[in-house]
Amino acid sequence: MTPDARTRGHTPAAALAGLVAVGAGLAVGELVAALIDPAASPYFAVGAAVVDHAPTVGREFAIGTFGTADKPALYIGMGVLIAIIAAGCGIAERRRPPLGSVIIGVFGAIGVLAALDRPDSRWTFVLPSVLGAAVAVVVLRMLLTLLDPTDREAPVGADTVSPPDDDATRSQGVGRRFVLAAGGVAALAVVVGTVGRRMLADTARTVADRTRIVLPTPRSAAPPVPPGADLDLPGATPFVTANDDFYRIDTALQVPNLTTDDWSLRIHGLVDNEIRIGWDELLAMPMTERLVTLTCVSNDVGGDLIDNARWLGVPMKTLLDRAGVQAGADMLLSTSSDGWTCGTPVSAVTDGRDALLVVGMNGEPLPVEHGFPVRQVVPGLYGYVSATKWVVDWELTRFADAEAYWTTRGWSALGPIKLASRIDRPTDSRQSEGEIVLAGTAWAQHTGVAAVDVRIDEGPWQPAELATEYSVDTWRQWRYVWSATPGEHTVECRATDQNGQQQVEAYAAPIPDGATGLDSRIYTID
Ligand SMILES: Nc1nc2c(c(=O)[nH]1)N[C@H]1C(S)=C(S)[C@@H](COP(=O)(O)O)O[C@H]1N2
Ligand SMILES: [Mo]
Repeated sequence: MTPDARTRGHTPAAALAGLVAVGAGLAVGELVAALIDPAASPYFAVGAAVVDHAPTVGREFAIGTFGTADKPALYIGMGVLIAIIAAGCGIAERRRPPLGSVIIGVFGAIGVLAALDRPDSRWTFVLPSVLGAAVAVVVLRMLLTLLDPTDREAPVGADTVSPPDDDATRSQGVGRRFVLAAGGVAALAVVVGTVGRRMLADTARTVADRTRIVLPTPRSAAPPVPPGADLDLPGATPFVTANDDFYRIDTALQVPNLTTDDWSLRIHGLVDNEIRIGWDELLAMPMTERLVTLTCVSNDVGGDLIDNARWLGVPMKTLLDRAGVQAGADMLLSTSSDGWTCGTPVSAVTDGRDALLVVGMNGEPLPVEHGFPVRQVVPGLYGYVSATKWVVDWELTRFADAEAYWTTRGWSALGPIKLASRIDRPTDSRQSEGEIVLAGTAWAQHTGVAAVDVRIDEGPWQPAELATEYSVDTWRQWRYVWSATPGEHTVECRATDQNGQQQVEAYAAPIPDGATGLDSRIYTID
């Protein structure tokens, strides 16, 4: 076939290929945005950029013409414009490849710029546009290849096996494979786009709801962090973890998007009165604020699945007392809105420790991925047996009668946090000889850390200096000044708790009830 032949015929089909390809790209963009942040949606970011940067005359014209429907009008207008350009991309790609792909790339770049222009944008905001444009280009090229199948395929309706090769016959029909592929991609794009939009709308609802919340002042405030509690050494872990840096562990593929209106907690099972608490009722109850260090049972020796935050919430016991726990109930089986379950000993919730039904984290409403609007925090227990996020249901039951999510998968039913310690700095394993400030953290939640010792090359244990204790429910920093000599050296640390228990030195893997063993680091001293 001559290049000239390519340009003839099939123009509507090429336009259709452009529409389908760009539609698929937009759908993927919406789905990826839904997984990142509603504000990362290329379509709406571009719309928002138009609104933000439109000259006043344009804006006044729009409001004057469309009134309060100015935004839907804008999005519909954008849709029509994009459809025209998409059809043009299809035709351009067929006549002057890769012109159509280039135009799609330019629009991808506009999407990237608009998304990065959003307040609070992060680098991940580029992904919806980049992936969307990539999908659009791939689909467009695939469809156009099927449209001109280099004489391999007969047009629809042709009953000969041998391909007709005059242009007139060629333009009579479009390849069956093209029609199937275009239809298939279009159908898939509608599904992906609908799912993406649905998820985006849910996320946007939750984000808007969260932004409106004004947290109450606690009846019992968290004591301020004394200066000596955070040694503030470069490379060492900060005493309080910022929300964005806080480790995250859950089974949720898509974070549950609840609103405070959706939320309620049902308390039932072995109770005197079955009750249901709503958000407003919860927020009106006296609040307690505490610093508590959360730890994951999967945290291996030296691992970082541990962080410390200031939590605001209602003592869980207040709610249990309202329901009236019956004798014999020893397990609080909590369930999240996405069906994850957790079994907490009733005794750990009622023995006076600060077990909280939490609404605030470091002075903000709970971040969505940390359980918005309500989660549990119980000092001294691993997260899998205590820290239910998006919690909506409490059943009072017995360990003999019920099993929670991880217990049915081989983890222990009880999960008190094990005494442990970690070396955090220096982070660089190459150092020069002389005094090196080693530092790290140790934790024995709800018992408290009494001492940390350090040894070099399995020599004698030497006491490290401890940071000021904040509370027994939080981790405690330590430092040790080491006069390092040239060569390769192994540093180890070992904590002792306030009951005089020493950290178990023998290594055990996290499953079934938490790791043991000493953290060690090898430093090469020049
Ligand atoms: N709904 C729900 N809550 C959950 C989990 C979960 O998978 N789903 N994981 C738990 C585990 S194993 C841990 S360690 C903590 C982690 O809390 P974070 O993600 O806020 O750090 O949440 C707990 N709460
Ligand atoms: Mo965990």
